[in-house]
Amino acid sequence: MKKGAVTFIVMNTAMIYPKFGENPSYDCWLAYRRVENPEVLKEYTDTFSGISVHGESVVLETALKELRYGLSKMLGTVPGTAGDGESGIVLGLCSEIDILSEDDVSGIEDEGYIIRNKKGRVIISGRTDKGVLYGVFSFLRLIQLETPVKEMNVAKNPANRYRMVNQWDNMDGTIERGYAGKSIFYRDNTFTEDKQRVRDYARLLASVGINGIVLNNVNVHYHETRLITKQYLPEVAKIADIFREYGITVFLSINFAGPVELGDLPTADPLDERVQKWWYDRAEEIYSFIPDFGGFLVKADSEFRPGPFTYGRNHAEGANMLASALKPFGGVVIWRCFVYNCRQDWRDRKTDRANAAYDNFMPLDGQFMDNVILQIKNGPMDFQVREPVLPLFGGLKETNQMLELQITQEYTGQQKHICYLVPQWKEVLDFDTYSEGKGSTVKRIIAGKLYPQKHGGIAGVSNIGSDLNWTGHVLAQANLYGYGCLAFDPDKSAEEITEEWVRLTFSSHPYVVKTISDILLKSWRTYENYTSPLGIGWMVNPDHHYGPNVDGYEYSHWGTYHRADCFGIGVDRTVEKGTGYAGRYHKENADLYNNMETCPEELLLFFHYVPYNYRLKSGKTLIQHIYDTHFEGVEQVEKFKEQWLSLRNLIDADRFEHVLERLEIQLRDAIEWRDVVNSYFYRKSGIPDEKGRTIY
Ligand code: GCW
Repeated sequence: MKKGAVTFIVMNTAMIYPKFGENPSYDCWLAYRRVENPEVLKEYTDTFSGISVHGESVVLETALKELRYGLSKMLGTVPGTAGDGESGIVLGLCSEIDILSEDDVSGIEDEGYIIRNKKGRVIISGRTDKGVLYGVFSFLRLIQLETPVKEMNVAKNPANRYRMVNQWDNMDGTIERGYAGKSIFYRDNTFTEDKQRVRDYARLLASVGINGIVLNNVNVHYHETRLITKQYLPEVAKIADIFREYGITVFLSINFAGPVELGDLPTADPLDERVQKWWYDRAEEIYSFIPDFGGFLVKADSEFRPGPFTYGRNHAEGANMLASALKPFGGVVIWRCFVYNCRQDWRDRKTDRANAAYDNFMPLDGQFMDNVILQIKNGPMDFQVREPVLPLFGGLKETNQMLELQITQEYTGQQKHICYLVPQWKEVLDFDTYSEGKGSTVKRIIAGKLYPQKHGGIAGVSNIGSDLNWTGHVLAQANLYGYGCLAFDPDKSAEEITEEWVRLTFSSHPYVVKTISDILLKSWRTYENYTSPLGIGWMVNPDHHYGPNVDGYEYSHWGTYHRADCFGIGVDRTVEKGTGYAGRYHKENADLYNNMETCPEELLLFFHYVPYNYRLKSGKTLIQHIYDTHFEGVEQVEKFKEQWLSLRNLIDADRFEHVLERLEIQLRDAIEWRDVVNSYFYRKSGIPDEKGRTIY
């Protein structure tokens, strides 16, 4: 279309979103409450009288729909269409808007956007339709936050190319490590009828800038193995159509043994030509249904999943075989590094699960095709409340990389406890690997700023399900929101994200904002206080991972031990005497971690075996620290409850009661954690609490 030309997209405004707008728990951060300040409201209604649209595409249509819906709710009127030159909102591709100069959009990349206040109009634009959509959601946030029109000047690019969520949904309707009901995608080994729920999810994700989704669990079972066949592809295509409206690309997790399990071949050996052809044929078929299909996510040779090891091949050979099949169609292979021996002998103190990902993948650096991305968990173990950053970050220099975080709270309270993970993720993203000297942070590596990655980014294991409030615990919505914000902009501060979320989700009442933000920002540390101390992790009930069980994994084959005895606790991971894990980092971090005196205390027991009477920097002994933090943790939850009670009448009764109920569960279970852990260490060490509190 010619620059400056205007298209009006005709839409049916009646009941665009039947579910959104009916229940604050369902709405999440898209509640779009009426603007309260009358002067601001007047400024808005005067300025945003009409919308002109420049460009045409499905995503632009979504952008316009979202804009009209949001404005109609917050301003109480639906803006009409505006002609060129009239006041109002100018929406569309920058190449199509003639009042935009090249200066206005300089520095704006593919999925970036601008909001510019110019010549009495507000322009929301980007180089692509996705950029425009993100601009619309950002603009609607500014309105909900009642930002004066003259301050509406934003220019933003997403830091990460891939900003993904991974669904651990199974086709039987269950969700592995899901704490918010059933799958919204599947039921009884078929796709759910209710596509509205899927569309609403797409909308939530796009509103925070997510651009990719993996539709099924990385553990690929019988039915999911068939998702890449004609049996299910028409249904997958329908889901892809919905996500496409919101600029989100669809991916599938695959079964490496697919050719065998589907009965087509006697082998899945990646170097066998029949296998290579089989995957090529599958890819061709998938792309005939979904032309913009994203690619495969693969969990191979991990926790009993099949992989290239079966055939004596390495992971580069496995990944490259799939990458070759997808390459002609533009797809990528996202290959997970969560590969370790889950049949370890607990008596063996030299083998260390923490070393596994590093040792398996470092030797392969530079051997992967350019459409393979390694997906690396934040820590070397498994999403514990505290872990060091996995040293593959900073180790790998010639391989595309992506960070994997867990939004679902498997080890962090299972959405019964408040555990807001944004502060943890910030630490991971800001971690300095020193791979190219100071400033070689994880966020720069995954964004491709340190090494020339073709593909890179971030993935989060989703925390949503069929519960009306999406995430089981209403406050866990903040984790999904915060994840999206950080995926787009890892420099945004935890405080800013939190305040914004509370204001969008609940209210801008200063006391509400202060109180809920305070609870959220302290909740990770609080959870850590009453659970496993100083980076040691685990101490949970096996399998379901909820509740205290100090020796739950101590004599098992999973490779996760705390090594407590009557003198001390911790895993010696030093270079000289231990498993050598500390030496996998670059010198600055290796030296720091390897020495008990310089090791950051929150990770002390991860790296060192420490006697109970060892004095920490606080002057307290280790054992006293364990006792104190566990008592403090419970006191903090009591305080959360008090703070929450003070919000009665300041927020809606439904969400007030819901969170209160969950806080009661959290308090009860925090007490259990405190007493089990303290009693365990008192009985092991025989050292009483200096303060004489009750330990059993
Ligand atoms: O943390 C473990 C979980 C498994 C999960 C696995 C993984 C999907 O307990 O449920 O499997 O990690 O990340 O593959």
